Amino acid sequence: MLQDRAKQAEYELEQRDRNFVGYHLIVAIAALAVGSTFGPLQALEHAGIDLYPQMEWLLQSGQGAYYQGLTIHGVLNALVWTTFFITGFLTLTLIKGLGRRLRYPVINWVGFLTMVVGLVITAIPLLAGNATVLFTFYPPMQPSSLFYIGLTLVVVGSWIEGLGFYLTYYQWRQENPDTRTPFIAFASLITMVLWQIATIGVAAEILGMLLPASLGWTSGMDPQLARTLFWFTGHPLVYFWLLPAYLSWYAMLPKQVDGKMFSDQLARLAFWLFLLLSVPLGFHHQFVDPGIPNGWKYIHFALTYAVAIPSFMTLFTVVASLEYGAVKRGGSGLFRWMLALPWTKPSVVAQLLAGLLFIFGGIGGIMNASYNVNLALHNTAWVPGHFHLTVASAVTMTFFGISYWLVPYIVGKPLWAPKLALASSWIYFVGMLVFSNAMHTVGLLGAPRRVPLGLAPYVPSEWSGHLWRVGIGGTIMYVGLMLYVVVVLVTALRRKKFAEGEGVEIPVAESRRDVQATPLWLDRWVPWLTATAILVLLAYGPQLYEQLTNAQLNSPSFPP
Ligand code: HAS
Ligand code: CU
Repeated sequence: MLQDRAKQAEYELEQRDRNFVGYHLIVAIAALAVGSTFGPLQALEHAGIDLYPQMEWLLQSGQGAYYQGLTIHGVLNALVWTTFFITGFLTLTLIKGLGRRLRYPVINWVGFLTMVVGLVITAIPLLAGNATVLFTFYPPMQPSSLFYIGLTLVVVGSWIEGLGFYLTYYQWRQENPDTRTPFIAFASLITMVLWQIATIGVAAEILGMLLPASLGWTSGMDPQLARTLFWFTGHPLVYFWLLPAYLSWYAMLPKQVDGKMFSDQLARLAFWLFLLLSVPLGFHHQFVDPGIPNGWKYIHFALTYAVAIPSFMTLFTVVASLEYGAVKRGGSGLFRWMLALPWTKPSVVAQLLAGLLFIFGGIGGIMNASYNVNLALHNTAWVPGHFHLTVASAVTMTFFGISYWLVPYIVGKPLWAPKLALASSWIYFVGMLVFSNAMHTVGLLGAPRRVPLGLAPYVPSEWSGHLWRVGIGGTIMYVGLMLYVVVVLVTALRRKKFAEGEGVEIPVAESRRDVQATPLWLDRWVPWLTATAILVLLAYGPQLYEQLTNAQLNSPSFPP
């Protein structure tokens, strides 16, 4: 009797944690559904089909609509969908990894609610049309203060959630001084610590310059300093997005293909290298900025090539894990083993396709990072082509794949229409291939990014075919994405529950080798945090000192 009651209490506690994770996914998927709706509008506009006049009930009129739609698309997809999905997913992987509940759930609740309040405050000026500054703010363009206040709360809320993680981990570490941190918890913590360090830049930019200027407390701002502070955050931001996907590829996908983690040690080393190298390289977004000496740009360009290494390690070890599983499933041959992967499992297929697209996205990133090649790519349509293969594919499609077990796990119901979920991933994949290839190509032909090309009085004839592919590919992607939204929505709302004894387990792969054999230096924070701080100071300190001591807050703000 007592045992049953304890079990029941345990189940209820667990269900409360599931619900908490679920609330994050509700906000994330709602943001994705709304934010993505502006995708085909932009893509078709490039093809010369301007549907924005039909959106005047919601958006500004005229050209402003394109930029307002682009801002809503970028903020809701790149900042909201990602941040809410990630903090929810990492809450689960931390709890599951450490085998315990959050130490102070109220802290994480405060963090989550702060993020939600921030989102609502950001949405007001976005929809009202006075925050049309895209997702990178573009100072000295000056949106409503609410935009900055809202985004600041979203970041602060995620910091508070991170605090809840660290306090839980601290308690676990006290009780398990010599045990290696379970990998999925370790990866969750690294991701949040990376995010904490990275967001110092954008926090300083908003709180120290943009918000006071927007409130009229200062006479203006220094755009060069603002950009440097933004890109201090802007690049590591992409690894805050990517590492949860890597967590799934390393530690969950192998389980889903009946395999094991190929190397716990390599996986940990890759995550430490991301912590160490993600921040000190933001000048690769500023190669054409006049106010930064070339020498510093070269140092950041070299460090950018260094940060590609943990991804190459990931490419090797994740594919090795997949091959290990495929061979156990009867696969063989140099490449034929791939056919033995479970291509009927929606969660697996979404992540395999995500990885395949990311191979091209990563190569494009390496090309972006080349100081001289970047001069031909920067501010062209090539760059959105790159980041649709990264955040909109590697990250977003992996989150689709995670959702296909996570939503059933949270709601206790089987995935609705698994075949439709499979179709969703393939449709999205094909659309992405067409769209991103067209954007890369037309970018190489000189087409600028962030410009309503369809409205241009003329475009070089060699662009037209590619712009049509942008429109077609973008629309196909949207169909695939909305099928994902429908599948998870119906799964959550359907009546059918798992039968007694049925259900979804969180897929956590064992490592091929004993985790306790992982060297201690791959499980100790102080040396890595110290090295990270030193590297960031060396790579940014002198330039930040120079720009801060010479800051001229005299650039007037321009309403968007
Ligand atoms: Fe980037 C611009 C360089 C990765 C996102 N990037 C952007 C922007 C965004 C973005 C949003 O150096 C635009 C910002 C703006 O609005 O201006 N990027 C890189 C480099 C990497 C990189 C070197 N980017 C990302 C990721 C992103 C992202 C990840 C989001 C998640 N990026 C740049 C540069 C710019 C830039 C410049 C500025 C351009 C400009 O001038 O404006 C590297 O991290 C890439 C390393 C990755 C690889 C690929 C490894 C492949 C793997 C796949 C494994 C396969 C599997 C499947 C699992 C080397 C791990 C197997 C399947 C089977 C069937 C077996
Ligand atoms: Cu970057």
